Amino acid sequence: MTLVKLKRAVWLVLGLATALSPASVVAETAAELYQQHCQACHGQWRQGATGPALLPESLRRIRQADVASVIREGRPATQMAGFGDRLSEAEVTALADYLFQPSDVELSWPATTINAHHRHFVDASTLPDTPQHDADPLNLFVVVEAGNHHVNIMDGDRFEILERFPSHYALHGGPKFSPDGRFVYFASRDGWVSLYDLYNFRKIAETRVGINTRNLAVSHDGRWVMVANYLPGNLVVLDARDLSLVKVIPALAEDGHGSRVSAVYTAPPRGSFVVALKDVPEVWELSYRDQPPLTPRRLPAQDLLDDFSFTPDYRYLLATSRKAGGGQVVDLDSGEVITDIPLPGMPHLGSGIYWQYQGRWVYATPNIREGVISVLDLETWELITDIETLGPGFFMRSHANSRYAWTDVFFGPEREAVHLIDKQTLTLAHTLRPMPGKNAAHVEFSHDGRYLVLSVWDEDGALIIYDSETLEEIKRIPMNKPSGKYNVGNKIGYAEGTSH
Ligand code: DHE
Repeated sequence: MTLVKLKRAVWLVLGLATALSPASVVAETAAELYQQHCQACHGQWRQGATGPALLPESLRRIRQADVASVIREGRPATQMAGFGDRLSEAEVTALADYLFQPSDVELSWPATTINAHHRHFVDASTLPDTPQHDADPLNLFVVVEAGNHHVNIMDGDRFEILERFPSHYALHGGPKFSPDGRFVYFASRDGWVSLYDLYNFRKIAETRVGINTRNLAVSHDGRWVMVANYLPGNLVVLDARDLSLVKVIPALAEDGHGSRVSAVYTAPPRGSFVVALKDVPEVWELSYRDQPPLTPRRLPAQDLLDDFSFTPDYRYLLATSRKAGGGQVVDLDSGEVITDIPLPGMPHLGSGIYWQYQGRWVYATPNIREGVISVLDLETWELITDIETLGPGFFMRSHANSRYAWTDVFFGPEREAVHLIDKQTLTLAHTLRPMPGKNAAHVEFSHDGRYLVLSVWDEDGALIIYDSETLEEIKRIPMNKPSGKYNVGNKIGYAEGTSH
């Protein structure tokens, strides 16, 4: 008899089963149910194993009711079977509730664990160093298909899928590329980092660097990968050739307080990684010019920062805190906060883009709380205008050769719509509804800017390819929740209008 059944029997013998609700009985045993049914795939401490991590940090974006239905019915086309035939409804509810409770042990992920997860499938230097396909290597698109955790490699001239492979569960953030565009690096929310060869369509290496990861950056000289983690709060430095571990750098503030790391980006002209800490007001810069990026230069911030971007020359960092509203500008040369920036709602600076407007750089950011695109002057730091949209949005994209900046209204009631902002009048020029009733989302341009690819974020979604000038639809490729798409040439050129 299992421990759970034994407990139930004891309750019954004592005649308490009728006095206490079934829910309170199963709540007591949810941890045991977890150990009995889930830990083999999801790890003893819910840290993830062959299945994803099941901690509040990992489940934040999923509703508890949806978690209960996955426990009950399983997930199609995955190894997650349904447990509805073995668990009562009260047990399913209690188990789902348990997964949203913080871990009762302190979870760690030391260097030994990272090394134990490292797999080097093939030495890339033994593979051909020219593209083994006939597509333009600088006009490939890497497309994340979130609905079934796959990656597609698409020819950006013919818009044909050349290769498709499974990814780790829940890739998030933009994949990053080696300077020549041969290699692409992915991070998953569960801390998996993968290295893939776009010349040979081969997976080179993978490792798991933490339990809950934010994003990764690749040094512009192609030597280092830096990963930002929430759990444990640290930075992990990897050798970009094979993902072997170089160093774990705990995110400890000057005063010794630990922090989660909001994000890391590469600042090419500075030869450094720039990092913001989420729980202590510090920005870090880690130079990789002469050595691995190991020692942070600490810049005090005036708030806790969890979203940021840069001016085109990477001299200034524009940052916002989800708590305080508005934002601030940090001069990365002097290390001083030079001004506040007047931004409404919750600007999503990481998705913002810049372009030339009346002879100067402006920066536009979507807003995940208000239906507005804020446009800032990057010389005076003044807000030029707030462009009203149909709802809060997530992503923005443009291209130097496009007259429009595209933005979604991801969080609004009319999420089927996508706006095209005229970059010279700063007004809405067009509103398209690519697939009525379905969520229009992320956009990416071809290398020359002539075409763009839009994601319709739905199980029965699609990639839709448009002519960026005439707005004529060129092609539709069915896909299951296509998420971000990344054009190799745009990404390695840190092109105007794309994410960095
Ligand atoms: Fe993202 C990029 C943070 C929720 C899809 N998102 C990023 C980046 C950050 C970030 C810091 C830039 C990383 C990079 O490219 O190196 N995202 C956050 C959040 O804080 C937030 C709001 C809450 C969270 O739970 O993390 C959040 N993001 C989401 C989603 O719910 C999305 C829509 C679905 C998902 O995959 O989880 C989502 N985020 C994306 C995508 C990018 C991204 C597709 C890359 C955009 C690009 O063009 O580069």
